[in-house]
Amino acid sequence: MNETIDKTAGTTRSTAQWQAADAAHFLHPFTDFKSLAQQGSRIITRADNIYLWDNDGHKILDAMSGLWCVNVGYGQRALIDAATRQMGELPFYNAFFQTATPPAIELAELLAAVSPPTFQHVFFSGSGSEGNDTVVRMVRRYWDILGQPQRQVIISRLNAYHGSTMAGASLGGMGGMHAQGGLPIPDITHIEQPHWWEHGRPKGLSREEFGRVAAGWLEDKILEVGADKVAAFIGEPVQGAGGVIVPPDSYWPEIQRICDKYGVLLVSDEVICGFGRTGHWFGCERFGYKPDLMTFAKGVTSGYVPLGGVMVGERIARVLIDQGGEFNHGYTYSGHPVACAVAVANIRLIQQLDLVTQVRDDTGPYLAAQFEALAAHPLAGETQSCGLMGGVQLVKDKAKGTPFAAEVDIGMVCRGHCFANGLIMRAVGDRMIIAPPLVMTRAQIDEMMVLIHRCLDLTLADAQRDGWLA
Ligand code: PXG
Repeated sequence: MNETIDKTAGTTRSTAQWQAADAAHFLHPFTDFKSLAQQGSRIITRADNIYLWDNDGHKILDAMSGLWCVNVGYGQRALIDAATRQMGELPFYNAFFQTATPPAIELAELLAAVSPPTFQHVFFSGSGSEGNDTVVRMVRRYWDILGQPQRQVIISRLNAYHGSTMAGASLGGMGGMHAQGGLPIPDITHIEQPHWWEHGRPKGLSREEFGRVAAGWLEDKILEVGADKVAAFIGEPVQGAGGVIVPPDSYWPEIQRICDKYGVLLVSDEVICGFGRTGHWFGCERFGYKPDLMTFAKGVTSGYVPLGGVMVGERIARVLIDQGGEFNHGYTYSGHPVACAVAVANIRLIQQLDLVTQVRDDTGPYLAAQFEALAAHPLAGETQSCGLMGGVQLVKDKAKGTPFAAEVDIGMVCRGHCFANGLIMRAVGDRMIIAPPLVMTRAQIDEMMVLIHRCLDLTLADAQRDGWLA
């Protein structure tokens, strides 16, 4: 048997049958429905550790951890057992009317223990988008309680991703999302992202100089809006969906200084960076800033079940608790017992396996070295990594940093080679990105890098053949 094909992975229907039913009934997220129906979905049926299998038994190395979430890898017994046990004992009860369930309380306690010390309270949601909706409601409520209701404006960044609900998509800085559905909602405004390749390199700024310049855009915006009207600034420590944009080290401390200067709340969206991704429990610890709120989701359960929420720092918690009265906000699944039980098992497993330290001291630096070597590839304009995520900017002319012509979708070409070679990598425009499970070993990083080099070589061959480098 071909070792990359596992016939036992198949299901009762053929791939074509699944695809036909899928096309007939399932509207996929962020998808051109018509073109997907023509192409057919890839049907994934099984997973273990860092590998997936499709319905035809092809083995695929999942360098995106599902969707930035399966931090402990697939098939972890502790999480499966926690879900099964909790399903049997108490599959659901709410947390609204003076009730609570043990898994939700236990998780709240555990989250407080693994978060920076100011975070002693948590508000649960079902996803990262809902968590960011909570952020908007909560920061505006905070300023209301303090008698400054005019502090409404939340500043975010272009090319940020904060979710797909009305508030999440408004906070996000994706033009394509704002163009659909009348977004952003009022009083959300954006500054440019700290993307050295896009903004700093053309002007000849070093990364660190550029980081300070980019943080200064926040101060400009605060002064433009009026400091007394600005409620909060929100950012991802490293922009994930935007293309793994790792800011210069000078950026976040300067952002912190500016927020402090004007009394603006600082919100860290840790949906991707939380739970070890950067080699620290939370990305803000990697970049040395102290947020007032942290949104989380994804890695809190390693994606095994949906769960999100907001860690609430003492500055805000004390006001909400001591002076706020009822906070008119919550979700049916705030503190869902099965999701919370899985999260508790997940966090304990991360602790037992010491995954955060492993990423910080071993696999993260190892990946960084591999990505530095990858920068020598003729297509690589720059490479960046942080913990276990990385990005490669594909360019036409390496020496000049010239991008490919707009009509050449080089990212999609490269992604096609990845799929064909058993590797899942994301393409964000001309940037190829990875965020593999944190259980990934050095040997598996080597295996992944062989595939990445092969796929870049195949992409280069296409570019040469079709004259895209001219
Ligand atoms: N914040 C950040 C930083 C995220 O990355 C969300 C909030 C929203 O979380 P939910 O659970 O509501 O999806 C996210 C989600 C991509 C991609 O294409 C990234 C996300 C979601 C879907 C696709 O990289 N991140």
